[in-house]
Amino acid sequence: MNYDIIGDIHGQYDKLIALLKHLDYAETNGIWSHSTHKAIFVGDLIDNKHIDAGISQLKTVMLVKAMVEAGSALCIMGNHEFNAITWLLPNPDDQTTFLREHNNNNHNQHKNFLAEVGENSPQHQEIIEWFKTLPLWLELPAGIRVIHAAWIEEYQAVLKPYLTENNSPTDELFIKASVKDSAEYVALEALCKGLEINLPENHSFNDKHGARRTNIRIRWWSNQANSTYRAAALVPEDARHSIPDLPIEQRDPRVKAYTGVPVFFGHYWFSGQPKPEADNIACVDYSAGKSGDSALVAYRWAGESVLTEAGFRFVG
Ligand SMILES: [Mn+2]
Repeated sequence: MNYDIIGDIHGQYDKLIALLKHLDYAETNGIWSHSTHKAIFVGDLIDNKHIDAGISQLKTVMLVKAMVEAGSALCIMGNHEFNAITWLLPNPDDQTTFLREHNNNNHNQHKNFLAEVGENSPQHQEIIEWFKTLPLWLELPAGIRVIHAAWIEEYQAVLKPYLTENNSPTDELFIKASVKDSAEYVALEALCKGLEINLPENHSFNDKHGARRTNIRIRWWSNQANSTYRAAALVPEDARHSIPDLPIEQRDPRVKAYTGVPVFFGHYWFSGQPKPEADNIACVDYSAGKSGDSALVAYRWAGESVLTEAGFRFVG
């Protein structure tokens, strides 16, 4: 079995259809499939602050859900699916509130999804029940690993006692990982959002939303010693210049050289020409969530242990 690992869609339904056609998937009775390939979605199917003609978060979810249920695709959980679940789950300590706070920021991130599915509708409930079945990571016997942001075994071990045999979170984990700064919260944040380090005091940069940030995401797979904050940061290339070019004084002990089988992830809103980060590391998120012509990207994996630039597929 060959696998096509597909990046974060964020509701860009037209880009998804274009990519599936490009990869020679075909639709039969409403279900997309390929005779010799299986698709793997890296999560973040939903949430987009824009409403464009090509965007449908609902149609995106229903297409992927149908593929997974028919066995033509696998899908893991991204931070946006986790957030969608905890948005709807009541806080057991206070049944008038929810595991994810219904504040303005969280609502703005999620409101287009809620409007499209109909908040609290049977359809909304059905989608959330399906999201709850998604694994946090995949480790396939064929020899690949897939996770939304960072493959870090120490953090996977923290969550393992609270996962089903399918590696999807149990109800207990949704509760534990919603308590800020709990061990489970820290682990889930790292796996689904990546590793962050603080910039030196009095330094900051503006992220893609224009928000001032005092921390950066760093590569979790290579030791950043002898590096600078600017070089180590996982940011779109056009934002790199805004990060201080100062040496990182202290190595982050969570970062280890990664020597396992190829691992694929999404999440980071990369830009430019898709290419592997290392022989065994590839990001498939090249900002398809943005409006405009940033394509949805896939990696077509045929069993190789050394990933190549030629393995990437996208329309354009
Ligand atoms: Mn993400």
